[in-house]
Amino acid sequence: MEELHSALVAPQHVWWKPAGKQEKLWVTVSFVWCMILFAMMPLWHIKGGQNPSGIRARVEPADFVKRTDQFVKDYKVGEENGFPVVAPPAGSDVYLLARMWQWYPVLRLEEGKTYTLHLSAADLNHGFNLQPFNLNFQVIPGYDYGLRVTPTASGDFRVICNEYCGIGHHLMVGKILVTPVGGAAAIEPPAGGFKVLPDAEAAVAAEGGRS
Ligand SMILES: [Cu+2]
Repeated sequence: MEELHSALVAPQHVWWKPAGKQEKLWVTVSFVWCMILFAMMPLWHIKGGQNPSGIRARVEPADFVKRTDQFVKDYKVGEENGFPVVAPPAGSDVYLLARMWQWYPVLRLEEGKTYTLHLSAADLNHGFNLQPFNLNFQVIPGYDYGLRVTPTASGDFRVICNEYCGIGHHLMVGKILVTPVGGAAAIEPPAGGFKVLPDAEAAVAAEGGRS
């Protein structure tokens, strides 16, 4: 029988000998580190405000699209670059749909008010990334990820996709407008729109929009 590279034959070398000192050390260090990270997960959640426990539910992508369309129909207040601008009332369910290659629709929220933001995708994995903050969530078709959110600052924010999703990935820039407390006047978005802005330019535009 051919011995070389055969899984049917036991290897002929020294694998059955007891682990050496370095290997034991390596296994110990890895194990301790695993345990530290294991303990950190609930700690980050409780103390650090990270890893929020959202409201998760299964949803057929087509149903999520339907819910989003209904949401747009109910609360649409305008249009921008062909995208509906939707201003839902405080406390309501807000739908943001990710699909190749857009975030749909444009949202207009009020500072200090709480909403339930539902994220899902119509086609494949996308990544919700709110600029310029470090806020990231996986957006997965088939799952409705609901988050209780309260905008704490007013302004004109961009949502980019941080999960590579194809040739138009870099064009996938969405928009969330947050109106200030008591401010009836809508925020004037900066000229140029968001649909075609690549990530870097959008980030700059978002910065400029608030200064
Ligand atoms: Cu994407």
